[in-house]
Amino acid sequence: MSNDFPTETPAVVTCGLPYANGDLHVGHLRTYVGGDAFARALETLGQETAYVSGSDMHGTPVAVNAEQEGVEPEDFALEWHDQYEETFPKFNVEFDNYGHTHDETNTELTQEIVRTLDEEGYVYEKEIQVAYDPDADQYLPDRYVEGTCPYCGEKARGDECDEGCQRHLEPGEVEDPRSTITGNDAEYRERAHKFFAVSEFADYLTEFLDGLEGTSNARNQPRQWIEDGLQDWCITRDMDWGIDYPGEGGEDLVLYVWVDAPIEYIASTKQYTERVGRDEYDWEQVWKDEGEIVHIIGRDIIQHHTIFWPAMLEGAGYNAPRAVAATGFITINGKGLSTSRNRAIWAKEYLEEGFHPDLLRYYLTTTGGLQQDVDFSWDAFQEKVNGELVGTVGNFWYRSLLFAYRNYEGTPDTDVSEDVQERIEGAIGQTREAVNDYDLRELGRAATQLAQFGNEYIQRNEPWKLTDDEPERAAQVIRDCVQIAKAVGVLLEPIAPDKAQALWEQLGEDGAVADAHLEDALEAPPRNFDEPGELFEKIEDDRVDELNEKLAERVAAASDDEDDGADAETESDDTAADEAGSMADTDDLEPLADERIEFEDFQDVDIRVGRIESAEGIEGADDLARLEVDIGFETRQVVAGIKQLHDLEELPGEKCILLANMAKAELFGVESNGMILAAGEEADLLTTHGDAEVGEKVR
Ligand code: B3M
Ligand code: ZN
Repeated sequence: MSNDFPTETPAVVTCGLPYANGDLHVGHLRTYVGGDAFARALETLGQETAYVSGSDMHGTPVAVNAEQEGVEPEDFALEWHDQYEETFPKFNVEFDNYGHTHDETNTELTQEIVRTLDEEGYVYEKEIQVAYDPDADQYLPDRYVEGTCPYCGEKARGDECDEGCQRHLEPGEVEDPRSTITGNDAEYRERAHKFFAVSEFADYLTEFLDGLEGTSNARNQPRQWIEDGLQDWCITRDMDWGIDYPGEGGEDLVLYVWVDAPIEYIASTKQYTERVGRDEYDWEQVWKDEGEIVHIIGRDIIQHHTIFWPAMLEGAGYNAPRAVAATGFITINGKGLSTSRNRAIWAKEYLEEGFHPDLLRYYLTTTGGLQQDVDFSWDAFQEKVNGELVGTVGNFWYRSLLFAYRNYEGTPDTDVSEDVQERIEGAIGQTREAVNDYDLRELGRAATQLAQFGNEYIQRNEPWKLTDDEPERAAQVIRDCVQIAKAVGVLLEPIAPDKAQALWEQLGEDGAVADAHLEDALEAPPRNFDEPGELFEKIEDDRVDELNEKLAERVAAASDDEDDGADAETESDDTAADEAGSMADTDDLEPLADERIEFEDFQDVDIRVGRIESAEGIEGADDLARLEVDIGFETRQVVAGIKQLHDLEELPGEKCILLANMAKAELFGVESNGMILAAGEEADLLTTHGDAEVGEKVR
């Protein structure tokens, strides 16, 4: 693209706001660590960047949980807010500003923006059906009501189909409503609410999505929603807790939490400017004049960030986001992360186990990048740490610096060879490209591959054999290695900032590696440095066994007292994947095949990892959908009988497994060039849970 980072104009990187209602876990961290790594990486490119977020204090996710604890929502939310503020830095997640939605800055800005939208004619009042609990004598907004999703038939909350198709639901939409306060059936009552005319922005949003950068899932899903027809958006709720509706006729209403939550992105940036001064960073330039707005979010909130939010920004005269990067799901040992089942890795727990934060940062960013699903297991964590950080990076750093220290008391006094200079320049280019592609895995790869090159270089040249007979040659090799070591540090800083800083200090460099730019990777380190130490430590097998046991015990204990229902759900991360562990009754299963095949027979079958790019129904065919599947080499059109069984809009971005050498067929006039694999009556689509790349062969 023409306007690559670094740009002349400042950037702001934001992360979706955590609801201030429960402990942070690895599912949260992958987003905040990802955002932090991305913001740091932008800075190494020389991009002026602010990294901001804040706690989401309002709405029923906070109110319901506070009520369960018998405390006021404000006290409840502030307590969690304080905890988050303390926890993020422990993972080296360093926001330039971390605010919260209940503070004055956000309250004022939210009311101002809503007033503007109203003045511009985008807000109107309408009588709608709102769920009501006659026993509790109150309206039931959002999480106060549960029922059935009208789109997919799954159990749903008042404002989101959290266990099914993940759609946002409008008040009155959920079917068979039940009150979560009394458990009684709720009734629908007519009530006047305020609406934001999102439907007027359909053309604007279509164009906006065409230019939007970030991850592909954040563009594809909303395109479909727009095609299906946009509904206007109810922006008020019958609650006390929240920001008061600022206009006329809404005196007893508060704003829907999803109105004031994203506005905190702006408010938080504003607070940053108030702290450092306009000369240092100008929030208005970014948000109103010219700036690069990058949102990093969970993929369950794409609709809010690519439909409602840009429409609000446009309507109120603010800039449009440049990019939306939506992170994938997190699984633990291949099963859905579940806070109520205690199948989670908690932030606190990770730190208490004594692991360095940079290890988890490295695992999360290089396993899942910004878009891919991440499976966390202690085994995979061990493998990555021992293999890549200890084995490749740490090993290279230590052996080259130790050799340099012992033989030259630091950096040998000569210039870097041309070949090595070029190799480092290549890694810098790779990093630049990764940042512009929003590809954190590639960002990590640029650093580790360079370290790998360093290991091979030192091995190939065997400087220990040269010191006596060819001292100049030995000095050259070590000079090169020291430069590679420094470059790996600069490149790795966004992902592993502490470890990179430790290396920086070992090299005798002053200041902070976090302030270094990519080009500094080519600058000579100081002539002298002290004896280096090892920066990474191997994780032993028995440690992993112990951690696995602890996790298993915890999950078992939680399922024993599942009926207690004491654990308040903190996130919409309890997905249907939770149920995936259940087994079918063998009576219902197709009998196993008796006849055996040879391995060679299986090798004839070319099965590949794919990523669904688009999915749409085929006219006239009740069950069939036309999919476009990226399999690395090419994009295949396939026809699959999944139309009734899947929400097609949810599929783009999903990984799938494709039988690539299936004979071509034509169905309803559409050519099918491959077959995607699925299991069971519901056509449960097969996928991968680790980092298998698109195009890789299944064996
Ligand atoms: N507080 C959390 C979520 O739904 C929600 C994000 C707000 S971002 C403006 O993931
Ligand atoms: Zn649904």
